[in-house]
Parts: sequence; structure tokens; C-alpha cells
Amino acid sequence: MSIDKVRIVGVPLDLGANRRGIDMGPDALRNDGLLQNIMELGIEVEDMGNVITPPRPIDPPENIKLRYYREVICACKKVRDFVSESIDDDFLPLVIGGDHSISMGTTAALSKHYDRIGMLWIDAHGDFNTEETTISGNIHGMSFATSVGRGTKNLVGKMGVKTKVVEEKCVLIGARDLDPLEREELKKSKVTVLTMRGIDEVGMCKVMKKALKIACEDVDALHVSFDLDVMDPVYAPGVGTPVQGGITYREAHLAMEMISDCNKLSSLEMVELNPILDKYNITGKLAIDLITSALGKKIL
Ligand code: 4U7
Ligand code: MN
Ligand code: MN
Ligand code: MN
Repeated sequence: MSIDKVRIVGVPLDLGANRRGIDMGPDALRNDGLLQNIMELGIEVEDMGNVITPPRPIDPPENIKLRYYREVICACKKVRDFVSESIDDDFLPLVIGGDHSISMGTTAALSKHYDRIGMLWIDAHGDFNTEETTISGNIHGMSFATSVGRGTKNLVGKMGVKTKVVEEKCVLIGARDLDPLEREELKKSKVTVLTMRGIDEVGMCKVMKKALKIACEDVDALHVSFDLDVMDPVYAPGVGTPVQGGITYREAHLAMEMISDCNKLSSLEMVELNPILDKYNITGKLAIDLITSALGKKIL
């Protein structure tokens, strides 16, 4: 199944994170030539524009363990609807963020269309906190857990769809910054965690082979959620929460090239670009290169 139609859904949301700037990510990617680069692959591309996100409330968040959850849920419902419409119209949804909480909307839409979803969560962090374990209260640190149905009723089920993301078909790749309780929850879970140490030891090729075997076999859709902070800050300074010791430019490309080769990709998210911190737009340009690799761009 080669990808021939892609629809872009922009989500200028930063209420799930604690830093301003990631709300400008989608437009920065457009300015850096996202559409042209996809078109050059011979893919039909449509841009649905940005979903309308609620303004940042003046009052401090009412629930500090779940900051701005009403607003985040409201934005995610719009993501769900845009993504769902894209799938109905036979387009591969490309969701550009925005903070990582937007995955709750994307995975809800996928769950309306598919029965067994595998997922690659490529991230320096686990995003496996819940309202009970979180230290920060920021919802972008809970979106993986929520997408597999973990957490309190304040988030889980709020998209009105039972998740079809199968926990044992999920792989976290590139992790190097887990909170203590989050770490315990991940260890107890059925998620396969392939940490930076694993990548150092055996290399990205072996890591991706293992990840794709888990997430692509015996599923009817593969969702890839790419948080740009998985990159080493040398290659991607313009992210919400940079963490030292990340993957290189080539490791990230190899991962995307292997994802493309597996012919199972159903949807792609590229999140947490912070244009304010993005010197010379290098992170934005990297994000576009990675997207085109995942969509089938070949060196030869
Ligand atoms: B991102 C954190 F405490 N774990 O929960 C939290 F370190 O989407 C970070 O991966 C979450 O960028 C990072 O706030 C969320 C923190
Ligand atoms: Mn992250
Ligand atoms: Mn993340
Ligand atoms: Mn981040």
C-alpha cells in the first residue's frame, strides 16, 4: 500500500504543556515548505488548516493535576473530527502539533475506523503519567497512557470512543527521561520500551526491526507519534522539553525509512516543535525531512 493522499491537520495547542511557543509549530512547518515537500513525492496533499483551539484561560487551572483539561479535551475533540473525516475521505492523516496531548484526539479517530491499532511512540519521555502519577499536571505527559485507556475518567473516555490501541502492540522508542511512578507503570504495562541505551547497544536498525514486528503484525493500522524531543538537542533545539542524549539525524531518518518500508502506516503525528527556540529553523526542516521519509522518500 503506497501512500497517495495525505491530509494535514494543524493543531496549534500548547495548553497541554507548560511552555509557550509550541502553538506556533504547525504554521512554522507550513512556512518551511511542508506541503511542497510532500507534493514532490507525487502525493496528493490537502491542508485542512488548523483546528480552533480555546484561548489560554486567564484564571489559573482549576485542577493542578490535570492542567486546562477542559480546554485540552475541547481541542482534542476537534482533532478527532478532522482526523476521522480524513480517513473517511481516504487520506492518510498527518497531524502536526502542538503539544503531545493532541494524540488523544488522533487515536480516538483511529479507534472509530480500526479494530486493532499498533503504535510507535517515539519520544524522550514516556507520556505514561496519569492524573494520579503526574508531577507536573501537564497533559502532554499523559497522552500515551490515555491513548491505551489508562488513567481517570477525567481524561479516559472523554473522546466518546473506546480506544482500539492495543497496549501489547505499542512500542516506546528513544526514552531517556521517565518520572519515578511513570517508570513503574510502564514496567508493569504491556508496552515494549526500547530505551536510548538499547539504541546505543544494538543500533537503530535492530531496534526498529523489533519495534515494527511488534506494532505491525496482527494489527489493522499502525499509528506513529513522533515527539521531536526524541532527537538529540544538537539536531533539534526547537522543542518544548529538550533532553540530552537523544537520537541522531541519521538514526531518526532510518527509523522513518523503515516505517515507510513496512507499508502499514495509517497515520502520522509530528509534535512539540517550538519555533521560538528553533535557531535557523533547523528543527522545522528536520521535521519535514522526517515526514517525507516516513511517507516514502527514498535516497535511491
Ligand atoms: B512530552 C514529564 F515531569 N514527565 O509528566 C511530565 F518530566 O510530550 C514530562 O513527551 C512530559 O514532551 C513531557 O510533565 C511530555 C516531566
Ligand atoms: Mn517528549
Ligand atoms: Mn511526548
Ligand atoms: Mn516535549
